[in-house]
Amino acid sequence: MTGRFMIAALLLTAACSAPSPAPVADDSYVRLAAVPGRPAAGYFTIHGGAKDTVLTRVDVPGVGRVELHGSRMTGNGTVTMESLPSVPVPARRDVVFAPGGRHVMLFDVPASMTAGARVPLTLRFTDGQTAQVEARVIAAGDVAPD
Ligand SMILES: [Cu+2]
Repeated sequence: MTGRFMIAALLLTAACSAPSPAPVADDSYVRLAAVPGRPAAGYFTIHGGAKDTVLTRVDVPGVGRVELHGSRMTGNGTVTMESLPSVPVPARRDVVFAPGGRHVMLFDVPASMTAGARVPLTLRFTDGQTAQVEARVIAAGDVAPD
C-alpha cells in the first residue's frame, strides 16, 4: 500500500517538474454579460513553452467571434478596451488574462452557454501549436473562481 502510494507521488512530481515544450493554459473562466446579447469575457493563464511564441486566436465552439482584448487607462482616468491582433507569449513565462487587463471577448454567445456550463477554449499560436483549456462559465455577478 505504502509502496504504491510512493510510486504515484513520484509520478506526480515528475509530471509537475517537467516543463511542457508547448505552451499550456489553465485557470480559465468565462463571465457572462449582465445584459443578454452583450459579449462575454474570458480569462486564463498561459504558461509559455520552450520557445517564444505568439497567441493569435482563441476558438470557442458555438461562439460567433472571439477577439483578443487589452485594457488601458485613458488620460481622464477611465479604462478602455482595445482589440489586439496578437499577444506575445515568451518562453517559460506566464501571461495572465485577468479582469482589468488582457481578456478575450466572446461575441454571439449561444443560449446554451449559461452559468455552470463548461466550455473548451482552444488557444492558437503562430507556430501551429495549440493549447486547450476548459473554462467555467459564471454569471455577471458571480465571484471569480480561484
Ligand atoms: Cu474587451
